[in-house]
Amino acid sequence: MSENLITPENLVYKKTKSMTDRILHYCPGCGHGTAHRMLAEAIDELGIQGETIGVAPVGCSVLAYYYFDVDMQEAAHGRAPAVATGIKRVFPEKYVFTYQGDGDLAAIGTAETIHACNRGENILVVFINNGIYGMTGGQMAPTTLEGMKSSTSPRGRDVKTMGSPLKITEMIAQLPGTYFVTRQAVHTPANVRKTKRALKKALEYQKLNKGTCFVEIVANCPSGWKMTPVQSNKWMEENMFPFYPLGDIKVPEK
Ligand SMILES: Cc1ncc(C[n+]2csc(CCOP(=O)(O)OP(=O)(O)O)c2C)c(N)n1
Ligand code: SF4
Repeated sequence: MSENLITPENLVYKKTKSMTDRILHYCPGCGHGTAHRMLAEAIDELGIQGETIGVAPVGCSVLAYYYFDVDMQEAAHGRAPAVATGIKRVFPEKYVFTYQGDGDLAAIGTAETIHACNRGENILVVFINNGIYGMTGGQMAPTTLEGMKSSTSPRGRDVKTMGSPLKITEMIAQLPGTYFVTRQAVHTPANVRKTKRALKKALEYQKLNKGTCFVEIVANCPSGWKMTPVQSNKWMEENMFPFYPLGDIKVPEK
């Protein structure tokens, strides 16, 4: 037998069941791939692959419907929470999630996000905050930090004319319809594990029918930020986390 052959005995890491064999199109070092993997692992560990329906956004993760091996629906830009609302109401026994970038969720989709959370739709919203519109060429997003350069704020975001970065996660945590709201990251092994725990909890809570669970994942966009993956992770720690601190924002009352 060849030494290189993978056997159940020597296998240490394998593809998670809830992801397909499609090769991810993300740029090297991009946070989307790890976020996908954690969500898929959470689904697998809960054994709910056949009962899960995801809604894909418009943005770099538009092709999420190719990557998650669960039932998937594509939504128009920003409309994922409205689409997920319809799906969950028709199939209340299913686990329904949206997966959205900050342009999708906090710009064009602000109304859908706020109203779905305010109605307390019993869905999981996964929010990837990389502070920029990655897919369309690195334009400024509502989440772009003060002073941060983007293709539409080449001298840095000036809050006098462009407004302050929007902490939409803190905003929606104020709404009585939200049940569990947390902010995580996926740039270190410890953060990856915490993110998976948060996603798992959020999916489990769906069975309680207590309202919307919202998991923000602060992520890097090496291409949009014009940095190497390593530089972008360092930059994220030094600049994104002070403004978007990691941790739970709203936890269910005991
Ligand atoms: C109605 C509509 N308006 C604008 C666009 C162009 N558009 C596509 S993706 C995108 C923003 C994506 O940024 P984000 O949601 O932050 O996701 P990322 O690409 O960073 O993951 C925009 C403005 C569109 N596809 N449809
Ligand atoms: S542009 Fe940014 S968000 Fe999009 S795949 Fe590349 S690194 Fe990821």
